[in-house]
Amino acid sequence: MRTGLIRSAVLGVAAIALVTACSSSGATTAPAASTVPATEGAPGAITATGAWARAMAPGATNSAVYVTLLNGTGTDDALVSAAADIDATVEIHEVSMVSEAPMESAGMGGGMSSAAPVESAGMGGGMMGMRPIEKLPLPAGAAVELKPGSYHIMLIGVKEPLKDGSTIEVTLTFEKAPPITLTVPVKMG
Ligand SMILES: [Cu+2]
Repeated sequence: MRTGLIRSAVLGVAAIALVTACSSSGATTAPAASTVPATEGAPGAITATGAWARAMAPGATNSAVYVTLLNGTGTDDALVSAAADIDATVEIHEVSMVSEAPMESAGMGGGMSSAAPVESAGMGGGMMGMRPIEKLPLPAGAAVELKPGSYHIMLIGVKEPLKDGSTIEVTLTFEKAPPITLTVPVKMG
């Protein structure tokens, strides 16, 4: 009886010591089953913040969704597709500088040039072009920003122009993590 008491007391002290050790040293390498409060969403998940879709002028047919994706899973992942609850084609796009090549539209390769219209905006000397990508890598622990002039979720052939103040539902599908559905506010760019 007496030894039992002592033993549990010792165990208790050991447990407290363990907890203390963990909480004081585990700042950077997060333990798997920790109680560290997450700033956004659940730990061990991909979280999306600041999502918005660009409001469209009457007659416009394209828009885009922007969002910051934080991969908190501890494993490299990737955004592989996106869908929206509107009548439109949804693609993941990247934007890159098109160097000198002026307007030689379907010239080279010719393979996938019909996929999406390339929207050009003269910024400085170069031209900005965008194109669909298979997937957007989301390295473990990193935040990837989809924003104007960079990666975005392209909405092509939108039947009903997105109006400022409304919302759309966007579902993001990842290579490994479970899909997430966002309620995305529509705003003026
Ligand atoms: Cu685009």
